[in-house]
Amino acid sequence: MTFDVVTIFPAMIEQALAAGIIGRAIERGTLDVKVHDLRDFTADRHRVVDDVPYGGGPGMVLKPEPLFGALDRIEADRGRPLTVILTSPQGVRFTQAEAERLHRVERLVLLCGRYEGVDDRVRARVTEEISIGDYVLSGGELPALVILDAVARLVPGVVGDDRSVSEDSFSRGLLDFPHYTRPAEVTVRTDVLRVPDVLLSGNHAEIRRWRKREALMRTLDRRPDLLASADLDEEEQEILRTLQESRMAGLEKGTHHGRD
Ligand code: J9Q
Repeated sequence: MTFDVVTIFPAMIEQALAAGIIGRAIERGTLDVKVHDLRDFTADRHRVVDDVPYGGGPGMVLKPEPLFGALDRIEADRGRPLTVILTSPQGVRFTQAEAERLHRVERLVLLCGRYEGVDDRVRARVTEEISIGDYVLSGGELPALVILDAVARLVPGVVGDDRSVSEDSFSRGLLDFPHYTRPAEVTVRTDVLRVPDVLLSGNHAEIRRWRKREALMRTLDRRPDLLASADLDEEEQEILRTLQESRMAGLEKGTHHGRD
């Protein structure tokens, strides 16, 4: 799978991609990522990429020709078809399901928009417009990195241990269970904080059941909306029923201390 990122801040993208799991996958050749400086596709002496909006108003708009030039170059390098993503607040919300869909495409292009906007004619060559959430950002660089990271993790060989991908909390549709590492006991001021005994027991069937219960408790407490589409095995369904019953009992006796 190939990734091409078009940006006015190539150093920002390159720095971020050099770190960690993605950086190592690029070094190994498991991922093929090219970063394109939008200014390299300008035709004027000052390498101008933006201009004032027609009709007036504040801010600057990304000019169309450099973006078309970058897309022509990428198509000549990589071939067709290209999946061209524009990161923008007007896009479809990015989710793990979107990442799953996108990791099946051959060639992904990420166009980093600017806060003020992109000349609308660019949308003629955009196949997907994606938002990572409802907040104001200065540009599409961070959203492009978020999308690239989430999609690249699904490419075989990028994540060393593929159990990390298949057991990942969102691929199971639930929040993750609590994690602990050594030491088994830490003292914080006057508190002795112990790792739950079950995790030290060596009883793997019990550990599995405890983790399912904890993941379900967290999901029920913090993201009950996820339960509607989570695909639960028989054991998880049974644990969930028990949790919901004790939660109802707690509400009746006034011993429930959650948010609702
Ligand atoms: C380009 N706020 O925000 C959320 N997802 C994408 C964006 C975004 C933004 C400004 C410019 C993308």
